Amino acid sequence: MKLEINGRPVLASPGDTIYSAAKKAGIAIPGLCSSDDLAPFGSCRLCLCEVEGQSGLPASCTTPVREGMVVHTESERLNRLRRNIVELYLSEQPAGDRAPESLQWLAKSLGLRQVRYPQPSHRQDVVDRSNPFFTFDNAACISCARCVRACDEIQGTHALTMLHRGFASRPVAGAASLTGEEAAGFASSNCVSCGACVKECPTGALMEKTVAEQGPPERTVRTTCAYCGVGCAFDAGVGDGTVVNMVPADDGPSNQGHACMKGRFGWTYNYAPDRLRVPLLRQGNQWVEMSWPDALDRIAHEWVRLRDTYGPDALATISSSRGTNEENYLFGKFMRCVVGSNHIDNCARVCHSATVTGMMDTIGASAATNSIQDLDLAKLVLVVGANPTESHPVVGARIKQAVRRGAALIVIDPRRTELARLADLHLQLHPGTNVALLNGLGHILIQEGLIDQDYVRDRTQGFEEWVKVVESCTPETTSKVTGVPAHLIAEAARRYATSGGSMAVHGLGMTEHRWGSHGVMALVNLALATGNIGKPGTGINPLRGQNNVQGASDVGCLPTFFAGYQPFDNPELAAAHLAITGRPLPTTRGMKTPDMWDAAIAGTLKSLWIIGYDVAQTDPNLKKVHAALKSLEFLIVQDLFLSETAKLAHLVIPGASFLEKDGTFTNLERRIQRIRKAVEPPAGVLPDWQVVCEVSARMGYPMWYGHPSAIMDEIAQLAPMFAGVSYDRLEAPEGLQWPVPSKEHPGTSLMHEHSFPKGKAQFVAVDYLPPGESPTETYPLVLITGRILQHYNCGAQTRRTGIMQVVDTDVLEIHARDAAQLDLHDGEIVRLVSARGEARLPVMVSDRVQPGELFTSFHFPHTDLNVLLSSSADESSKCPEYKVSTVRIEKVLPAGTPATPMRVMLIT
Ligand SMILES: Nc1nc2c(c(=O)[nH]1)N[C@H]1C(S)=C(S)[C@@H](COP(=O)(O)OP(=O)(O)OC[C@H]3O[C@@H](n4cnc5c(=O)[nH]c(N)nc54)[C@H](O)[C@@H]3O)O[C@H]1N2
Ligand SMILES: Nc1nc2c(c(=O)[nH]1)N[C@H]1C(S)=C(S)[C@@H](COP(=O)(O)OP(=O)(O)OC[C@H]3O[C@@H](n4cnc5c(=O)[nH]c(N)nc54)[C@H](O)[C@@H]3O)O[C@H]1N2
Ligand SMILES: [Mo]
Repeated sequence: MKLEINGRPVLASPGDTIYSAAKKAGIAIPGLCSSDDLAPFGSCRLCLCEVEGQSGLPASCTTPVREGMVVHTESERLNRLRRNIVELYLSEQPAGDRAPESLQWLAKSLGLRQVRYPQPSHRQDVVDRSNPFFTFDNAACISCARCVRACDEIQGTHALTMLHRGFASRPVAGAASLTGEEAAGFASSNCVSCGACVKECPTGALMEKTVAEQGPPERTVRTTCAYCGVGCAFDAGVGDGTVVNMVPADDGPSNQGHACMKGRFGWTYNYAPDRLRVPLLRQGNQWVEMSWPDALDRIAHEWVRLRDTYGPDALATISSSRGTNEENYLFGKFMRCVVGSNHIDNCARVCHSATVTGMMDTIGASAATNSIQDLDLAKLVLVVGANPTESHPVVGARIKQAVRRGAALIVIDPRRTELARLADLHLQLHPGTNVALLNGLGHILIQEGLIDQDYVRDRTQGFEEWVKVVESCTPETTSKVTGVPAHLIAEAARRYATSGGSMAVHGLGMTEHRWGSHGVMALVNLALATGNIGKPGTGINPLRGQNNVQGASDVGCLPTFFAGYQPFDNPELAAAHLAITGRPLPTTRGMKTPDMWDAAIAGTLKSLWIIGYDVAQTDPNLKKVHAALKSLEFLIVQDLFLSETAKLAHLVIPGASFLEKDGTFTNLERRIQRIRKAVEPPAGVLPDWQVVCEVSARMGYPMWYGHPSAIMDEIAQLAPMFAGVSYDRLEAPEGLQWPVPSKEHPGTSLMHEHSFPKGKAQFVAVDYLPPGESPTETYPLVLITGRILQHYNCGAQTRRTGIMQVVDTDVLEIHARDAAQLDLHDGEIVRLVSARGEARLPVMVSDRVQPGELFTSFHFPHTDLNVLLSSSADESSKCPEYKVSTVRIEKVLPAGTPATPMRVMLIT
């Protein structure tokens, strides 16, 4: 569509407003209430314009473009009106320099020298400091409602509302938004501190506390968040050599300017007083500080000694999915070239290893088939065993946006999560019964002729075997096993098959089970039967957990594959490996993490080097893990903090955080993105990749790289799926989605469009098998463990931030019926007992769980939660059964004891 703005020809798309078309053409129109990320609102009136042949002065942000329109956005008449508007705004503000900078700047640019109306402000004196991360000062507010709209349209939490009218109008959070009465503030509302309101505020009425205290940043550095796998792009604001704020980037491909509490405000652990700064050596019960050269010498000395005495099987590493691709590749290289084994694993083992097995056996590739942006295209979103509004909040918010635009939502989860409440259908199955339920859906597809016959014929094999298995899975039998009413099973199958594009996302509720990989296969079977793979807005999309768990596995921190998921016995790879590294590639598969515990207890594994992974808190069956760690001759732990695992180490090496180093992370949609050094690490602290280079050199195999980019070049040489990846290409804000088979290849946002890696995809028929444990008289309740929004995994990072003011404990959620039966009340401390041990924590009555089932998180070490869990795991992948344990509850304190104060916020 063509129009003219200020005498210039402008091309616009249908759906553009005059404001957005002008902006794209580089014509700035003043405005305060409009935002690229929000629907047009037209409240500030600053962007008004003249349209030839039309009377009146429309707001350009709410006026749609028309073919041939002739528009003027600059004229003396318009400027005079704008001056008057800004003057009115300023008349409500504190006088002179105390007025918001953006208004002062506008006044200056419009030539407004003096405010003729009486000041000071008409605005009510309201300051809300109750949120731990930002303040609201009504004096600087212009009531443009961008904050309210951001909370509704971007985050979908609806925590804010505009209260009162006229001069008295202002945004409020909390009880006021419901009752119209005075607000108790952000802290008492359902605000999730995503910071969208702060980012949208045009005047600084909403402001980060760190900025208020430290002043605005002097410069910004584009980087990628280091919490979950969404991979949000951020601009780290730096002032005086320290980070001042983290602002989500509008051109971030996976977050589009949005963020969550942890990424936006949870980075202050970087400055925690107990950050590790020097290497620590255990001497008896004491830690003694060590110089860096001595510490590196010591590792090399111990590892040479143990390797030469006992052979390479005495040594193993567990690498960090929190670290960069380059760091992870180098740890793999170190094990393969220096130690001569494949004894390396990463936390994907306890997380999505069952996805890897389940997708490899069916599709032939284990990563997300589609991209996050496909959520905008999906007609139906199927969320299976994932809680994205807490675990991947930016994806969660995007799913809520999809629902608002009309997409259907089906949630399969034993708990009533926030998305389950929003869903068209919530299939509230019993934990551990995914295979039964998904097979039951398959049964309906066949019974009702909902199979995509062409797709099945052209692109798959093994369909008949699958039909044989699901034939017996009638809605009635499925309902009996899963607890899901038969009509919901039928309805879900129909909707999934007929939506016109169904996109599945799944999480640990699928994988962390005794039969986790079977669950993933059962889900893939449904997608294949309905033709929902290889098209935009469809697919099988594991919501990978850690910032770089995808990458750590991609670059070969696995005992079963080399970088790029190449099998060790590939002769071409062996030749390339020898040519590039000078050492042969060991061909024997290495130990998986649980095998390492067994080997340590058996005495064959003598030393473990663990980087950024708190196994002593987060692995299952902790008594066993602790026994294994304690039986090692030399445990090396490299971390930012003295984690529970570090406390058991012989030598602790400090790490540099993501803000302090260069590298890349790969997010849950296979997108490789840069992280960039924003600030210096604590004096002397080396990034993890330099530590391994130093030790390697001391062991006789120097690995010198001038910069992480050179490490990526080597990965590109050895792994065909990264062949086209290089740092110069990664400068683009969108990064690169693998596979990138050549320098010219643009990357892959949608996989399997025309064929699968093995040609055809394989239906793998799987029968339902029960979980490792079922309730008994001694242990009558089923415990589900998982995450909450506010804290992150072992909690080492989030427990060292202002997030503690929001949530300061794990809490056991229990249904009202069970609580009444056991005479339990909110805040009471209970003992949770399993066949392995016991944990202590406060209870909270919650309708997020069903009767007979319990839920808690694992973010606080003193809870001792994982002591309760068994070593039961998925057979092929060894993914632990974190989601089903049977337990009983015992009261710790006599009835009537006052509840312990606790901070808890359940997302509903
Ligand atoms: N805030 C926050 N975000 C995180 C993390 C964190 O610790 N905190 N950790 C990151 C990591 S490492 C990971 S892997 C991801 C994990 O992200 P998610 O997979 O979302 O995590 P969980 O909460 O462990 O489990 C998801 C859901 O599975 C459900 N579930 C349990 N059993 C079953 C079952 O048998 N069937 C079905 N269908 N559902 C079941 C649970 O009720 C829960 O709602 O989150 C990442 N993001
Ligand atoms: N009960 C129960 N237990 C679970 C789960 C569950 O659902 N239920 N989920 C499991 C899952 S999916 C996972 S992934 C694990 C995660 O568990 P962990 O990986 O143990 O937990 P994290 O908090 O991610 O971080 C590990 C450590 O990395 C450090 N770190 C962060 N960045 C860096 C860095 O750049 N360099 C170095 N050297 N260190 C760094 C942190 O300080 C922290 O101590 O927990 C598992 N445990
Ligand atoms: Mo994870």
